[in-house]
Amino acid sequence: MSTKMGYSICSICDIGCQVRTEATGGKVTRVIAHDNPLLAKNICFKGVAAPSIHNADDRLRVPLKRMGERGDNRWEEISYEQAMDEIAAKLKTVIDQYGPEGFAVSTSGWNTQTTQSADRRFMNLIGAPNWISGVALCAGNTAAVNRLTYGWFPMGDFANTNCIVLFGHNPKKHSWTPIYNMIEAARERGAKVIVLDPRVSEQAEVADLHLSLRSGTDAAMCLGWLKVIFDEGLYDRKFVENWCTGFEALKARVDEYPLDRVSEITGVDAALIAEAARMYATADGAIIPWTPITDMQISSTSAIRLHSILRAVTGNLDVVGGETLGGFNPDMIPETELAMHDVLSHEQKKKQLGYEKHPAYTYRVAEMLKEPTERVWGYPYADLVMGCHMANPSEVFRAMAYEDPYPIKAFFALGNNALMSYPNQHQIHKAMMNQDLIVAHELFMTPTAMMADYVLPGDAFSERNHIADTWNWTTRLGLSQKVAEPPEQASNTYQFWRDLAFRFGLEEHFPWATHDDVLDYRLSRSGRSFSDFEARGFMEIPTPHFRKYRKTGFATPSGKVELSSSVLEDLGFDPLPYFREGPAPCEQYPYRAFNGVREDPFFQTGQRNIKELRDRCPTPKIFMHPNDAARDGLAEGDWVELQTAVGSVSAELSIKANMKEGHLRVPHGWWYPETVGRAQLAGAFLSSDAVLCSDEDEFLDAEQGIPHFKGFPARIVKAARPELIEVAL
Ligand SMILES: Nc1nc2c(c(=O)[nH]1)N[C@H]1C(S)=C(S)[C@@H](COP(=O)(O)OP(=O)(O)OC[C@H]3O[C@@H](n4cnc5c(=O)[nH]c(N)nc54)[C@H](O)[C@@H]3O)O[C@H]1N2
Ligand SMILES: Nc1nc2c(c(=O)[nH]1)N[C@H]1C(S)=C(S)[C@@H](COP(=O)(O)OP(=O)(O)OC[C@H]3O[C@@H](n4cnc5c(=O)[nH]c(N)nc54)[C@H](O)[C@@H]3O)O[C@H]1N2
Ligand code: SF4
Ligand SMILES: [Mo]
Repeated sequence: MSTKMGYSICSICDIGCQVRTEATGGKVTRVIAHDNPLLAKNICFKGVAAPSIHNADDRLRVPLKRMGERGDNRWEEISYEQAMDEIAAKLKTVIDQYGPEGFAVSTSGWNTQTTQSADRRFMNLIGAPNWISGVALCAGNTAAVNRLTYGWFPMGDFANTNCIVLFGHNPKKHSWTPIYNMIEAARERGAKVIVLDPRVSEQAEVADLHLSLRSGTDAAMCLGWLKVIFDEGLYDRKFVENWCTGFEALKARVDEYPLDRVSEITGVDAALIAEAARMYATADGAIIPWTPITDMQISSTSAIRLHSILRAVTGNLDVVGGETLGGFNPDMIPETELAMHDVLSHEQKKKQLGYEKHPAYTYRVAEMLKEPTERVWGYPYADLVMGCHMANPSEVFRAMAYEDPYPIKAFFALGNNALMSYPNQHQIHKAMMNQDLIVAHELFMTPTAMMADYVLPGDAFSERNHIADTWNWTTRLGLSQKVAEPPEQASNTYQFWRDLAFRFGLEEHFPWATHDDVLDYRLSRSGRSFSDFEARGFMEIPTPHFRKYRKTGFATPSGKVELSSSVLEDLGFDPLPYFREGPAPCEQYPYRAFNGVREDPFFQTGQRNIKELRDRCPTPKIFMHPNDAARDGLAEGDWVELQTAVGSVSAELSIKANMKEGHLRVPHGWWYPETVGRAQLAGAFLSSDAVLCSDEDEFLDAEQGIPHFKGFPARIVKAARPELIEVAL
């Protein structure tokens, strides 16, 4: 049998390492490190396990149609054509009855890689605004909020920086490996690293400064840093004078946060706060890399804006060693253009859920930024990291569950385990139970797929070609080559949307028969095809240009960095950043719980079915400080229940000296594929953090409506291990 080698981009997690793939007889057999020495370290054991994942016995291979009650996990195998015909017919019925806003889609483009905004294109053409994604709690919403301040989402120049500030963000050897490697390389060059984390995380252990702040207080911490920076004159006066609006107003707001107040809120010593602020502000080139920690807290919009503001006032914007505003890659037609956002009418855009109450990443703000975005970046819409035109997930699930403010009756989840990937899992479940049509596009039978009427099998990264453009976060283009064949009737998400569009009479808008044709089209503006691209190498990075704003201004309404946001002001929000305290711990729920601390063997809710990975971490663990455990009479290895006002989950207790006292950690994404057939939805409610987290107003960031996952009140009690949970696979 012939062996084929390729350059591929791993999509087991969302950082997309460039690796080499090897296949024999149409099946991927090995994933190994890249042969370019600059990329060779960018691989983790999940990537190495990709052959076990792509060739797993339980991989979905044929379309399935639900038999029995929703969620029963009983299926009939049908052909792809039949599945697509029936899905199209049922979707038409829903749209006829409830309008196109009665249809919602949840997806995460990094898993599927292949959508090419065909989902948005289809939805825009039929008038459907309710698209949501896991990126609403990750880099997508951060990108959208960054645009409010300077019109783009920058990427840190790790290679040249002298100071890296990690707000919780904790890349490890097997967690976001390329970022870990870039931090290691910077450290070896002598760059300082400052870590703000309640725990002594892996990054905190080796940091120059570690600030053990209380979970959920990042915005207050940043206001404290600005207080030091302004009081001590450590900001770039010239840049502020020439390129920023709202400085005096911001300064007055910052004066409301003297260090003793910030110290009281965050629990960090005032002198240490000042030392960190000085280290950041005086470094010759400093970066605050994106972090999901500020994507998921009650003052999220302010915290993300404060990161933007810190970058700007310290003169770190669009300079070597600072944060680069990349813009669109000129050689690749952006997905934003493919999405056809202009064809969705204003009337339908206004129906997008979140538009009124939590507009920061909805069409409402996208429309407000159209003119400056076109002026500076050449396109009216900039869908950075897929996050700039989304509906609010909680409002979508409410509309699905309670038909308020209008019914949503059809829901598609593609490459997203939606049931477990947002707050308030019980509401999501109720929402799914109230649907006329659910479609899942998946590699495996996840709890979300079990809720579907139709499950379509997806192809995996070794089975398709791709060119990754990091969703315009950077200007890099990376090559991913197909080496293996998808199993049986598995195919990609572009194909799915195209085949659906044909059934809606929209063929003229989908002239590309296959995903490969879309790649050719996207490169056509630089006069090339996919074959030309792959013949030239595995990566292209245009020469970066710095201080581009001197020619174009910033892509904000004023053309400047808006320290005081005119967009937020026009929307009726506080235009200045502030700190809002989350719901406080109380007698009944005395701890601050946070989710996260990613587990090395898994990406999000995935891979619990892959033995070689699951063996590394057989059960979910709740972390607790030894003093707290002693006081509560709990011991290492006890099974415990973590409880909040909305739900409770089970896990094994792990007593860790590196935890901050008064805090509890709950992992994300646990379900038990080994219990299929024995447990409802394979134990999706037993240990999932989404069960614990509320999406009531008091737990939501005001401007975006994203949930407070960092520091919510909880209690912990000893409890028997649920019978369904075995100790190992
Ligand atoms: N409660 C809660 N929600 C969260 C988070 C949290 O910590 N807690 N974290 C948030 C964050 S940071 C993120 S990034 C998002 C992540 O959200 P997602 O990236 O959507 O992650 P998952 O929900 O685990 O779903 C990924 C699914 O895609 C499937 N898949 C993988 N590759 C392919 C493919 O090529 N084709 C198809 N069709 N399917 C594929 C996998 O089998 C898996 O079931 O979730 C967010 N949501
Ligand atoms: N192996 C593996 N790697 C992954 C992933 C995975 O699922 N598995 N997921 C990927 C994805 S999508 C993401 S978004 C990233 C996320 O990865 P990271 O950015 O590293 O985030 P976490 O690991 O969830 O948490 C990091 C730290 O935040 C701290 N923390 C908790 N609350 C707070 C707070 O309020 N403020 C601050 N400053 N710190 C706090 C925690 O103690 C923890 O040490 O990881 C990526 N890498
Ligand atoms: S860090 Fe691991 S799982 Fe993520 S892309 Fe790289 S090799 Fe794949
Ligand atoms: Mo994420």
